[in-house]
Amino acid sequence: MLDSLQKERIARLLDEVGAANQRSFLEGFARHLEFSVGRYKHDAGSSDLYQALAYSLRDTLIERWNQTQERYRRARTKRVYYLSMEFLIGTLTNAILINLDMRSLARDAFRALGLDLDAILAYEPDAGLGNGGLGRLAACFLDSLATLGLPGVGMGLRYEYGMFHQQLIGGAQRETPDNWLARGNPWEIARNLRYTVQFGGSTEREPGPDPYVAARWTPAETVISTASDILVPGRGTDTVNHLRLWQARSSSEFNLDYFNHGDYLRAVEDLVHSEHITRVLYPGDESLEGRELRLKQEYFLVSSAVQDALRTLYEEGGHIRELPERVIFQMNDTHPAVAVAELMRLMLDVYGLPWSEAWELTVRSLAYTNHTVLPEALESWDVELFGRVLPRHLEIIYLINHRFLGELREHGFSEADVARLSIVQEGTPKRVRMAHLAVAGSAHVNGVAALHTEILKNELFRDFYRIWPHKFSNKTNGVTHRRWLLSANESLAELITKRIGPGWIRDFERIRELEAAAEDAQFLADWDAVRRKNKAALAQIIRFETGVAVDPDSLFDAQVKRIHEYKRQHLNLLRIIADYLELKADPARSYAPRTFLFAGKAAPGYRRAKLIIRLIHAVADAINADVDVAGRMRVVFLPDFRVSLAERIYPAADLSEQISTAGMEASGTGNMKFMMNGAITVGALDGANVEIASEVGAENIYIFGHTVEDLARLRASGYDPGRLARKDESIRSALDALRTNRFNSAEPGLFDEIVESLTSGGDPYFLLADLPLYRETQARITRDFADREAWLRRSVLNCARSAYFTADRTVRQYARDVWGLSPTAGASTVL
Ligand code: 26Q
Repeated sequence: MLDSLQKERIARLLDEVGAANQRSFLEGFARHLEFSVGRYKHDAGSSDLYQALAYSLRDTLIERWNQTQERYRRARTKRVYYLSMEFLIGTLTNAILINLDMRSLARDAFRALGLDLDAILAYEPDAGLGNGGLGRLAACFLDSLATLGLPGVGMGLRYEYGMFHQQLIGGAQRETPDNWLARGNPWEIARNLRYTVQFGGSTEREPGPDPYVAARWTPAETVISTASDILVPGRGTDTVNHLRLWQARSSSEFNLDYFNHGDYLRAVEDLVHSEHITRVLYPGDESLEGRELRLKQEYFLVSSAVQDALRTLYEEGGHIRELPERVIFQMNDTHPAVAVAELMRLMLDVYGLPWSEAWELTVRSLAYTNHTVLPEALESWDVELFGRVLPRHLEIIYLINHRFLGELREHGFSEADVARLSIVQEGTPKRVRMAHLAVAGSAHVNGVAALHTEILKNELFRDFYRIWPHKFSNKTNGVTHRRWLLSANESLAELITKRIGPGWIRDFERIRELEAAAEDAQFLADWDAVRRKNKAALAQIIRFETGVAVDPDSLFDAQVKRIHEYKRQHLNLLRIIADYLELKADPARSYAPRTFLFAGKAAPGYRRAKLIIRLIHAVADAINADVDVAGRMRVVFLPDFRVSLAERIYPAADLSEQISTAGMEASGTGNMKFMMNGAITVGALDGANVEIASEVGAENIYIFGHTVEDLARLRASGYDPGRLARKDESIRSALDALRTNRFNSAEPGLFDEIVESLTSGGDPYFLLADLPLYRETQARITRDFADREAWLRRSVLNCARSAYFTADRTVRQYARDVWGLSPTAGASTVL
């Protein structure tokens, strides 16, 4: 036992160490404020303070990055290159403070200067280099790769304009450009790497009977690719990896022709033109248009990433024949699937390997993750366009396909089978199916939730699964609990640590130890207090952003995600309308107060999704202005959903709406973020909801609605939504309210299109089939929420049982089953 004098001495010693750390932290900060940002005391604004903070943390990262990369080089370790058109990284500073375990130090040091860390952090703009789930998943994986000490490199594009900002004008979405680099980006480090990426032109080959040989490609356009890195530290380790973002630069040397002919302006125009390739992120998700510039972006990423990986391989004394032992490219959906043809081209035309060897090496170096089964989201390219942009790649794809179809016929597949499996879809126009190319060209194919992978094996890729069952596996998504719990919900994290210690931060399995606390009344009260505080903070944001006052004691019922018909925001709306009409008809009816919260962007070209946003606002306006339901119903739409806003919403939600049509949401990851923060899910049996239900237990989640099998039967037997609309009283009155312009008297007929899609349009997303069950379930939720203690207990259990949904688990599974990386690869030191 220590006596009190000893304790005091130790405390003083620790204080001094703390003070010393603070001092050296502040010295670095002050130096950067003066010499990197160029400000001095009085002319420094908050944005400058943020930049100086970022620069000073960056020093630590750079040092560790150099050591990490040196360690990888010496070990000549196998690397995984995560190829993704999107990395939705959001803001970085807080996450980096967390991973360096410096958040309290920074907070205290700034406080000593009279500055508020959170206010400074608020000046960092989101890096919105992604649309939604797929891009955020890539960002979470980078965090886990570094934390696990794995040699993983993110490869993406440095879009000058990220995801558009969403404004709401009279309830309608308006897009404005996201000029995220306007004030400079202290987190990126320019590298002196330069590759050339080429497009167009023609190909020629020695005349001869065998087409499976090298060819010469004479491209028409050359673009320069340059790189900036964003460093990615792990938590509790000295490993620092990087996300390498490629940017298109013009190559005047290659366009000398115009200069020589005196056409200066034409030459300059051309320079500008090549730089358009990385100008802007395409904002479509799950619905595509086959634009030429998008294909150029995809190849630009792939070509840059492959050149860079091969440079590293050769610098370490490797050879192309060792590629599968030293490199694995993970393709985030089919967007980088042209990598199949690019590796083949390099091996055939540049390295001179024979076809069969090149094919074997290519397939063994590639893996493909599928994120969607929606037909409209499956990427395919018109062969004419593809051949114009990438003529040699198209040739190679035809050759791959020819061999593949030959093998199918040998194995006795019928011509109908062959047509279904073909990489090139016959018809006019012919199209290259990128998913078929990716499956044929990869050693591993995975889905992102158990149910989704079953659908891939039994439906979308059924024939491929028959040929290559060994290629397929499931890797249920996960999210980084460090950002989505530790960083986003600091108070809850503290409460958890107070109860079970800090072990859960590095080993999220240990969050299970929180289960026991669900039986502790004092703990529940503390849990409640933290959640109440988070709700009050969100209420302030809502007030500031929308002008609507919401009651922090009401049930916060949140649906935040991209707006899409399959995600069924309008199912949520129909039940809100039905509740509202019932309350109006019978104002004495008891109704537990609820705040219905929506947020999410619609793809700019997706008319129906934009109309759904208008409908949310129309319903919100009517309900929020109606004294009959005041204090009981409030509907709000928070504009410009993005990572940093999401971080404020998940910790404040009581109820997590995950109500997509069964079989359509590949996984969902917002569902996991809500769960970790103690929200309870109401959901259809879709995507990862199925696994959430089995982890948390049926009593602690609200599952409703038709299953995938039910819907298959309903489709087969002739689903008639019109009949439901006539038969079910609450469906009928909700639809009637829309038809009779109750929410849109100023623009009669505005929402007719939605009503029609649900009735005569056949209701392809089965809203009406699920609405009665959904309403019953919501009524049960209302009753259950009234029992505070029981609700809180289940809230704690949702958090305690979310261990499976950390991205650390997902990345470990990829490392072991797909990438062939052992967790000790690179042998990082644990701090
Ligand atoms: C493709 C070509 C041209 C333009 C845009 C696109 C494009 C861009 C983004 C197509 C799809 C996306 C994004 C898809 C996406 O986010 N899918 C989601 O992935 C999550 C992570 O696996 C899952 O949790 C979600 O269920 C899935 O919808």
